[in-house]
Amino acid sequence: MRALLLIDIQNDFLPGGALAVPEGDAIIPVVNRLQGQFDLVVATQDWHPENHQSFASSHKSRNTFEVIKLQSLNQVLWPDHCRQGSKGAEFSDAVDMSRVETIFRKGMNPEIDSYSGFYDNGHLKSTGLTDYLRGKEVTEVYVAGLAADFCVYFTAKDALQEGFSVSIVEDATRAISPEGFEKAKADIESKGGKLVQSHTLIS
Ligand code: VGL
Ligand code: ZN
Repeated sequence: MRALLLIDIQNDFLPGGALAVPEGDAIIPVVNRLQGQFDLVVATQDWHPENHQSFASSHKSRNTFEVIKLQSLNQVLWPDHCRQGSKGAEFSDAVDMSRVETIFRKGMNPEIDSYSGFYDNGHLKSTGLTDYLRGKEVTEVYVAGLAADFCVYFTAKDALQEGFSVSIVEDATRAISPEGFEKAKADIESKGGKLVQSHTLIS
């Protein structure tokens, strides 16, 4: 079985949002076209409580995009984004959610960030996504969404580690930093993952 993972296609990551990814909205028609090609479609939703430690605003005299140590991990300090219940945390109205079977939320623990749909950044707690996919006999995972160099990358990396065959759909993602995505792609390919274009998937 083949699953499409739609990562964090939320208003805050789209133009006008608190942590807008350049051209993030360009992926929406692509993900909408793609969904029909998959046995299963699952979404993730970044879902932070107030005072999440990944927010620059949670730290005294720190600027956004500064990097600090949090639980001995490097942590980029983000603008406040995807606050639970906010408009910014909602999926874009333009994304077709009709085939999305389940939504895995992440980033609820205020003490640690959670880029991947599978685990927090310290790999301390699982979201249950691996078991969910295995329960549906998924062996191949395709990753799309935002942002390419953070949540898409970390999700793809964990999916590889969990033993799935993994592809990132390159034209169905956009990065915060293009250089960051170049490094991420090289790392995914070195671990056996693939980068594919959506037209190769649409029959
Ligand atoms: C993300 C930064 C902070 C993402 C989430 O979805 O890529 N990036 N939280
Ligand atoms: Zn976040």
